[in-house]
Amino acid sequence: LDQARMDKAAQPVAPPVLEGRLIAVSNRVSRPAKGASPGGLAQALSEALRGAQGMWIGWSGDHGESGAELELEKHGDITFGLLDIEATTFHRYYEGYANSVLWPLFHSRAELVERTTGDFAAYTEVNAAFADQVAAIAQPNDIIWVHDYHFLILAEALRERGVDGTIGLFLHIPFPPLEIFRRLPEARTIVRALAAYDTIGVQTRRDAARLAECMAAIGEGAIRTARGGFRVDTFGETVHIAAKPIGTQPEEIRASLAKPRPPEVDAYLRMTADRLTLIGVDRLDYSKGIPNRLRAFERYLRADPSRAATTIFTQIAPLTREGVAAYGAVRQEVERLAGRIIGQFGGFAASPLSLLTRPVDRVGVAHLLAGSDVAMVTPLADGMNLVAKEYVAAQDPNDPGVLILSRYAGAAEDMTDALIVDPADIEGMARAIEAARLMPKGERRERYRSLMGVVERTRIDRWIDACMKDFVAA
Ligand code: ADQ
Repeated sequence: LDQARMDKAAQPVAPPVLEGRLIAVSNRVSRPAKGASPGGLAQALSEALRGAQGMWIGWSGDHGESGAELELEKHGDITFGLLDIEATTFHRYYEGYANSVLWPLFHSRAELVERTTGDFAAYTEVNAAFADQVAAIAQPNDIIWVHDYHFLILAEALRERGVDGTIGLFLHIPFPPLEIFRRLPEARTIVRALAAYDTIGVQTRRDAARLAECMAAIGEGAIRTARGGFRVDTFGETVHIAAKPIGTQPEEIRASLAKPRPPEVDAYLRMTADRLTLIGVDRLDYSKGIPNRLRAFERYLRADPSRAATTIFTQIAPLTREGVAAYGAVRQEVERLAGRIIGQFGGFAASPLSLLTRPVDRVGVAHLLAGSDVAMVTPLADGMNLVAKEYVAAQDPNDPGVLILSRYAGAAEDMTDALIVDPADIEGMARAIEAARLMPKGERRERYRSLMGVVERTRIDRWIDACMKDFVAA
């Protein structure tokens, strides 16, 4: 009976049947490409769209002229709608308002906010351009599912264009405390626009409470608890807000692990087989706490320099958003710290640290996660952090590795059986590495079972199902 129950839990969840089509909107779309394996989110979203004769709309990756039309591309049952955005407008919207204002502020880094003239105007313009296109194709029963901080004001623009069906938003990044959000000169404009959504999903219960409080405070509205979250009445509208923690698809990781290790990864894992291996996998973003983790590793080595011969920490951190100054600064800091560690503790033939600032494909990442004794996931702030869940999903249940997880990752709200650390506490993180090294197999297995429970409960097909149910109820 237990086996039957377990088999049932492992079954993929079929997305609910919607009356209309599902139209997803995100800054970037993920089209099926030959040779490349798409991430779990792209795969699952494609699955949901396929079941609903769906469309996925986003930026084409090209600039072209303003006022361009959607270019439609059909891949199987999914139609992709791609929009060109003129270069200067795109830069002010993307590197500008989205990534130099909203991203740092929502990650509670107000000191990194950089305003440029016209950034919010460009953001508004891009949201309006997408609204024009979506309004032109949307039919009355369609459900419009908007993704992330690039499109906070899209629903209002759609309402102005006569769209009155269900519109939902999922915010992938954290929502900041009221006193930080309030610093935005556009705070009230954004809250008014958010009120045009029927339902907003966020990563954690804490984000849901913060968003509800913020909307009620700035919009002088009222909050009630409803459907596992909150209902906020503000600006003459009612918005439902709830935590819908995103996850990973363990089958996708297992499928990657069933493929052969890329030769480079294979050579690395063979060479390090008798060492303690630590892994970090992040975009090189200041929110990910990479410098803190390098300092902790340095502290761990300094406590006993002989560890340098028996330990290796590999950090994969491909460069991202290079057009934004704060990213250049964190890159320099990471490279300086890595150089210092290699200089102090490296030998002629080996080093306890490797740093790669180029991307590694998903199959290689899955094998690296599976083959590492410890994962360091130590963001200063993070909506969820999928690497934490991917690491657990990649482990051997009989001999699993140890997850060191920042209390500031959304993942920490549920993954309480990881070794939870505060990335500001360098000494505490160094102690966590030591604790991971010494952890008996029995304890590793117990923690793994609990963490894998969270990974299964928040699997991406279940996440999509929960979001769809919310749209139907909205
Ligand atoms: P990201 O900030 O990009 O996402 P994260 O969730 O860790 O953060 O990663 C997304 C995906 O990219 C993962 O599948 C991961 O394996 C992959 N990835 C990251 N670094 C990589 C690397 N160096 N090489 C190869 N692959 C890499 C945003 C939010 C997160 C939230 C996600 C999903 O910031 O908090 O979890 O969206 O909602």
